[in-house]
Amino acid sequence: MVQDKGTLEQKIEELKEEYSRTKENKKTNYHIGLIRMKIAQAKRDLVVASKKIHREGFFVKKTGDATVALVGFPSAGKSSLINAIANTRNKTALYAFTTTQIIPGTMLYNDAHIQVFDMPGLIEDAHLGKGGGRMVIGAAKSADLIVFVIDVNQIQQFEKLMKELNALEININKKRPYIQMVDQPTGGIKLEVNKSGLPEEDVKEILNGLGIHNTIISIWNKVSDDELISIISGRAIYMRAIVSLNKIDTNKDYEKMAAELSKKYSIEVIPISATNRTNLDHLKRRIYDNLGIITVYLKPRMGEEKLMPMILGKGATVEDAAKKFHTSIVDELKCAIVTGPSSRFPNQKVGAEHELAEGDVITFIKNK
Ligand SMILES: Nc1nc2c(ncn2[C@@H]2O[C@H](COP(=O)(O)OP(=O)(O)OP(=O)(O)O)[C@@H](O)[C@H]2O)c(=O)[nH]1
Ligand SMILES: [Mg+2]
Repeated sequence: MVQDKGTLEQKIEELKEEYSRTKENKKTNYHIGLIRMKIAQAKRDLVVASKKIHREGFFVKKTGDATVALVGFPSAGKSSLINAIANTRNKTALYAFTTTQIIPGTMLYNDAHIQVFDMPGLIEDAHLGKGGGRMVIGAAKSADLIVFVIDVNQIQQFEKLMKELNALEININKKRPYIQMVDQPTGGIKLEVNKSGLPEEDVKEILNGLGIHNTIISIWNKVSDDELISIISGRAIYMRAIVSLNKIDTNKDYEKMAAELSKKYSIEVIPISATNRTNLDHLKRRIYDNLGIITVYLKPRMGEEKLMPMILGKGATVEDAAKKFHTSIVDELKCAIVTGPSSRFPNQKVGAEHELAEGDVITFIKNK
């Protein structure tokens, strides 16, 4: 029998009450395990029974300078982690499916406001929509960086997460192959450059299969047939990700596990303990570095010396900073005075094309 939302919510409350009443000791261990399992099952049912509740949590407004999504299986420690690095007090618990909505928090780093999404745990077959998985992944896709949260005692979960993402055509830490395509009214398919590694006939067949019959196409990088289909049909997504290997306080082999995971999947793995707050500063720094942003400081020419932080993309120039500050300033911009890692000496006079670096202090000089 399918239970309705209200019944399930009541059941969960009752189980939780029983859970909190039961003192943990040798005699009650089994009983407690059973309650935990029941709570997990009821929460799973609730997620399925009430897509509506689930949806409410998925239209999370993006705010701040960049967005990070915490992705992992239930109980990996996502909520514990967000509570430790951001301004949230999200519920954490021993049983699975504690978090049922996406809850945003803010992590401050180098004056950047980084929005972090705590998410419901993913389960196997999430890509088919199980446990609201498609929606969770949908929200993760809108982030600038995925931080996988993996329990050090369950590292096999990582393989499963990758499978779920691959099934949704999300490529992790892979460079998007460069493909140019200009549709034509007639003339058939012309393959101008083909560095795909696929025979020309196969490329043409794929295009035809996708209903593209007249186009000039250049493929500049190696690409498999599946990926080519995925890109041309507009579904392929490319995302940066790192792994936080959590609960290292519970496993003395964590260094070995981290190295193994990192090697096997060519991904950066940062061992942490969310609850013991181990290595979290390092994790924060690596999150920031992987977001591809820098913080620079604007200094007014005269008067108060208050510096105003500004977040820019890596590789940004003085002109980009001026544009972000105020569009009107760009036309009047004569030069800038820069002190910091990008300047050769303090108060260096630089042009609009000068590339800025983390921690630079800039003063714009306008044409009189
Ligand atoms: N020993 C230890 N326990 C941890 C650590 N991080 C989290 N936990 C515990 O693991 C359990 C699950 O943590 P949560 O933060 O609720 O996990 P979650 O990933 O948010 O789980 P869902 O919301 O159900 O997807 C809780 O009992 C936490 O106290 C850690 O670093 N060390
Ligand atoms: Mg949670």
